[in-house]
Parts: sequence; structure tokens; C-alpha cells
Amino acid sequence: MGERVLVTTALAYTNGPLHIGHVRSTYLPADVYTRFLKMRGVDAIHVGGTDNHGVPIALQAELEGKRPEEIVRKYHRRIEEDLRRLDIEFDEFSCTCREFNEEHVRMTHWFFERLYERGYIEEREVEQLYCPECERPLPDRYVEGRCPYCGAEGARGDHCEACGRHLEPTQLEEPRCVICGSEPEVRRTRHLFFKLSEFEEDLREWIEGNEDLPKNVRNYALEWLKEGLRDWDITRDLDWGVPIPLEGYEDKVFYVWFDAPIGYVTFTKQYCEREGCDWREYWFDEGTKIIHFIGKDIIVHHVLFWPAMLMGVGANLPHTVVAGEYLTLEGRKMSTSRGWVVWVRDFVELFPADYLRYYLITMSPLTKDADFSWDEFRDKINNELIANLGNFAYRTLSFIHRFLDGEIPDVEAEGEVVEAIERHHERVTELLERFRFRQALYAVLDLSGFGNEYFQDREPWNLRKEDPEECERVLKGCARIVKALAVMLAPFLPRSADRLWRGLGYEDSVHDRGWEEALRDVRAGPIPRPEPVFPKVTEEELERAKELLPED
Ligand code: B3M
Ligand code: ZN
Repeated sequence: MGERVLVTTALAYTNGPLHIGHVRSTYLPADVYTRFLKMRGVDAIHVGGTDNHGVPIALQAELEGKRPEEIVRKYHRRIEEDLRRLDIEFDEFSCTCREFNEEHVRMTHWFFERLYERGYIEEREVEQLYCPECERPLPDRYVEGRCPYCGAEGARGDHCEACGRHLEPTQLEEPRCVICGSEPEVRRTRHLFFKLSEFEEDLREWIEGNEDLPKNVRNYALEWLKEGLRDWDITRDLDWGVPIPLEGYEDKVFYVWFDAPIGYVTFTKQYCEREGCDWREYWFDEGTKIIHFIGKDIIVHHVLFWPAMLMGVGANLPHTVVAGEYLTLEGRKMSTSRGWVVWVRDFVELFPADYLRYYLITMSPLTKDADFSWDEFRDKINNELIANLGNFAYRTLSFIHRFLDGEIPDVEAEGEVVEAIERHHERVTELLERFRFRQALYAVLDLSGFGNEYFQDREPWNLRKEDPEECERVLKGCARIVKALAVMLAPFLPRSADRLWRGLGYEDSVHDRGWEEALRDVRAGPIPRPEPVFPKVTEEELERAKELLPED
């Protein structure tokens, strides 16, 4: 029996469109990986969607005088469109919004009730800030004040931007209500806590014993465990979120981090309802691998909080969690409020989506921080992708078109070429299995590097007159390499791979073929008039791209 793999990507908050940071850390690696699995014939699905609750969205709505669901709807659509433009594919792309997704409310309740019945939920009294002027409680970011750790002004009720510490609203010095500016009072209220501390030992054992967890994720989680786990407040005094099915909690909702990861399960169920499978197979049966792709800032949620919830309901634990590190832009931290960011939509208006995919994968390993720079982008596209791979493919197809009557010859390629293809195929496969996306893509480029050298060494332009049979063998070998490149590029650069594929005279799509297709001989016969698959990035385009960033 083949294994079942469930790939998930962190759910983007619907408080803005998609930028390159999201794409690099999460969406792109998950898409490449799922495409690769599917080509190998693995029963894999990719689920994701948007995260619609939480204080930031509620607050943004309030400040703009809108309903939160209006903001959610707008950005859900926009994010979905941004992903489509980058050819990031999902088997299910849904949302957690209580207004648009009843199923998610039911699934969250299902989790909560199980945890409750099993004694993992406890009621406790807490102190909570309350604005007497607005006559309402002030959760998280509804208050601002001075950070008790570093003294920075403008620290928010959940977090200080300046020192990066996590905060509770009651810790803030000189707190202010962000809606009306008045000074809040402290009041007592009841909240629900998830007894995270009870899972500490099991979590440690699971993390230490899980060889598949990448080092950056493991170390981070173990570091966190050293401090000991505190029970987790899963309620908020807010009217935006999943309602709590318990008497006395009518005015509260679940904390967004309680319901958001449950979205992975909701969306799997929605997929299964459409496709006629059983979601429990993914979440409860042995033989399923759950792989979460996330950004580094949410490791604790995915390796501690969420697995504890899964343990609590008796579900499968993640097989692994792949966490992309931070991305800066031209050497500076990205900031959506200051416009120091590259939006996906702006990028794809200037350049092919595959160029972004290429650059984001090759800029640095996923487990290292990286910097996006427009100059480096141009250099990598022009000097690597085009000079190496694009050039080899175009050279091969042009030669065939001009000198071999436009037909791929019906002869055997040399053993040396076949071996090189096999060697590279094995290497790319092995690297992708280990989530080494950058190295894997460079291994594909190594094969075109081999092709370029082979073409250069054999001098087909001389052979054409001196030894036409040998010339045919050489070009057959080169065409075979182009085919292997098209197949192996398919998960990384889906659109360009298909253009290469059609350039060889195939009429279907490379995405309908399997991963092993790279090893099979290339078809003989006519090819269309060759066109360069990769246009150069010009200086004018680059200038226009740079103008997207604000001046200092
Ligand atoms: N929306 C935060 C983030 O995108 C959050 C992820 C939820 S994943 C369950 O960083
Ligand atoms: Zn107020």
C-alpha cells in the first residue's frame, strides 16, 4: 500500500495581500514538495487557506468602520488570486471565518469538546483590562503602553516590537485603550485554559525521538521546553472568532491560535467531502504523513501547542514541520506599514512568476535567513538560469531546427549522457526528499551545465560535415537532457518546464507525466520553431521594479 501524505501550509491572515516573505518561507516550498510527490505517484494532497479571526483583523475592521467579514472576504480573494498567479496549487483552499465556514466552527467545537471531556480544559479566574469609557474588555492589541522589559513606548498588549518579547496586556506600563485613549482598569473574569503543562513530557519525548524534525525546528522547540510549559489561555473577550459552546462564555470567543490550526483538519474534511474520502484517514489512521510548512515565527505553535492538542484528542502527530527562516528586503526588515515589501501582484506584473520562484528557492537554503535584492535577482536570472539552462535548451533546439531538418534524430544517445541523467535524477530526488530545495534546483542546473560542456566538447557544428551520424547521436543526447530538465524543473518552475516540454514537440503537459519520465528516451521527430524559454531581465525592467520601493 502506498503512503498517504497530507501537506499543509500556514494559513495567511486576511489582513493584507501576499508578499514575497510568505511565499518564500511557506507556500513555495510546500508547492514544490507536493508537486514532486504527485509526480512520483504518491497519494499526496496540499491543503491550506486563510486565517480570519484574531484581534488584528477585528481591530482593523473597527478602525476602518467595517465589519470584519468584509475585510476577510476581500483579502481571502486577493490572497487566493496572488497564489494562483504564482502557480501555487492546492487541493483544498478554504477559510476559517465563522461567517463563511460553518464546518470550521463545528470542527473547532469537536476538538474543544473532546479536550473538555478528557479533562484537558480548566476554568480559571484572570485579570483583564477593561475600558470604562468604551465599556468593554480590551484583549491583546486593544491596549498599548510602555514595555516592562525594554521601556519602549507603543508596545502592544501581546507583543513588544522593539525587544520582541511576548506580553500580557496587564504587564504594560501606562496602558491606553487604542480606540479611545483612556486608561483601562483591571477587572477579573473567567477564562478557559488548555492544560499544556500536562503534555510537557510527551512533547519532549516526541521531539527528541523524531529524527525527521529539521534541526532548526527541534532546537527551537527544545529551547522553549527548557523554560517549562505554562497552561494556555484559549479564550478572548472579543466578539470576532469561533463562539465557545459553554454556558457563561457567550461574550467570548476562542483565541485565534486555538482555532487556526484546526483549520488544517476542517479543510481536509472539506476536501474529502468533495472527493469522497474519509478525513479521519488523514488525521487518525497510521500510514499518513502530515507535513506542516510554516514560517520560523510560528514554530512553537506547530511543535508544542498544536501537537499537544492533537495528543489530547488522540490524533496523528505531524511527521515533520518544515520552517522557513526570515526574509529581509534590500538588507532591511520588511514592513507592510512602511511599504518596505514586494507584493506578489506587483512582481508578476513585471516578471514571469517562475523568476520569483527561481530566485526565492536559490537565494539561500530555506533554513537560513535570506535577503531579497533586486540586483541579485537580475544576476541570478540572467547569469544562472538563462546563461546555463536557458542557453543549453535553446542551443540544442536551434541546432536541431537549423541543421537536422527540425527533427530529433531517431538514434541512441551516448551512454555517458544517459548516465549523467540518471546520476542527476537520483541526486535531485534524494535532495527533494530531504527538503533541500535550493540544492535540488542547483542539481538540476548541474545537469544543464553538463549538457553545455558536452555540446561544447563534441562540436556538433564540425561533426555536421565530418561525421553526420555522430552529430545526430550528440544532438539526440542533448535533446534527451532537455527532456530530463523539463521533467525535473516541473515542481520548481511549472510554467517554464511545460514550455521546454512543448519545445521538444510533445503535445501534452509535462505535469501529466511522472517523475521517472526524466529517465526515458526523448521522442524522435519534428519540433516546433524554437523560442527562448527565458527572456532576459533588462535594466529598464529592473529600474521599474526598484521604483516600487519607497525612497528613504
Ligand atoms: N496566521 C500566523 C502567520 O501567518 C498565522 C498562521 C496560522 S497557521 C495555523 O504567521
Ligand atoms: Zn477605550
